[in-house]
Amino acid sequence: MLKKNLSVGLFALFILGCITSPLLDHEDAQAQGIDARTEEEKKDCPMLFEKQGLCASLEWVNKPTAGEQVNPGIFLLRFWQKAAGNAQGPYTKPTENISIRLYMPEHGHGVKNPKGMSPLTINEEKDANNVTVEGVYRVTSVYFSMSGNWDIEVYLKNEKKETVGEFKVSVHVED
Ligand SMILES: [Cu+2]
Repeated sequence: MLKKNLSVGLFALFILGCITSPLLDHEDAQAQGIDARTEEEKKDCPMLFEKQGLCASLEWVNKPTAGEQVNPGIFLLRFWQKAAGNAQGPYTKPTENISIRLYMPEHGHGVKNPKGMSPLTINEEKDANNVTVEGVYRVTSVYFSMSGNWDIEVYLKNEKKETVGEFKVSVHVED
């Protein structure tokens, strides 16, 4: 009886493996940070959060050099619905919380600022009248501790702080 169950189980696994393998490959690629989309698709949607149907763009206001603590980096993150907007808007506020990690894959380390705190602050962008600009975020205190290739990892997290979406942008930081 046990043997029979086992073989049925293996068979089911095999079938499942066949049916879902393109999806798994795709998710594996995403998990490894490989963006398999065409250049055209990336142009329309530089950062894709597939489950949420959201796109985002990252625009430097001030790109820092390595170790810059006097004048740290600033960038804007803009989110829009893939099906209903583009890089020019209309922008949409994600329902999830946004968190960002700076990570240097070559060396396997992140950043802590000199005070040992998270190096970033993320705030909703305000217009000239101090009114919140929906779906646009100003990320400040962007500090890279050394020159080289870094990933800016943008996460969408649910209320349980579980990651439900992520996308990483590679950036080269000069000395
Ligand atoms: Cu490093």
